[in-house]
Amino acid sequence: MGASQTRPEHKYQDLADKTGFSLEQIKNLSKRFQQLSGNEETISRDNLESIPALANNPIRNEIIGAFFDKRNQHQDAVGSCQEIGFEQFLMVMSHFRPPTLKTTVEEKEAMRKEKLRFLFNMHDTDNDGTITLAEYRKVVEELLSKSDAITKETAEAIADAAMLEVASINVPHMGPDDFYEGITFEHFEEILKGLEMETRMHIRFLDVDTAKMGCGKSTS
Ligand SMILES: [Ca+2]
Repeated sequence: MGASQTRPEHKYQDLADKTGFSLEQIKNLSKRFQQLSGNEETISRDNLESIPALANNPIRNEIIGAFFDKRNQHQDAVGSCQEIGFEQFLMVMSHFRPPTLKTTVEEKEAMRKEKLRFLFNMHDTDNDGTITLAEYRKVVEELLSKSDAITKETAEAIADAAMLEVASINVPHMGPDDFYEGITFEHFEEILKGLEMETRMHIRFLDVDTAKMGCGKSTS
């Protein structure tokens, strides 16, 4: 007491600065982390695979994989880890953080780019910076896998048609012998430029509704 209280001191302050989450949000996410990990220091794939709300998600593998993907943990590294600690968990979760009223235009643009990069990484499974037809097919197949009416061949045809359209947009003057190598991040941004990613991309499966975390205050 009597000491200056102007600078907030908190064990989570460093994480708040790094991720943009408020201290309150980090506290809530910490509780969820404890539940998921069974009070351990780290979370493994098994921990996430047991989440009931994810059981029927067609891209469950991609979502779980994204948590262990080093590209999403701001480490300047590629590959995946076996387990993640709380800080890494927060880094991944921060991709789902919606803008607040205080977010500037530049910050919004940066957030959008991060979200797009996250989605891009989910599709670019071999980390080479390009989403190839094979990688794209795999995601479409998985997305459609819950539908009995759609066979693997149909899923492939849908992916091929979509990819052809993407190719014709991004490389308008492609000759018949040209080979479209796949979607680069720049193409990906171009394709999704009309979509308002900043507020749309959020997750509910962790019992943390990131769409409602915007103001940093509990509204309930
Ligand atoms: Ca790739």
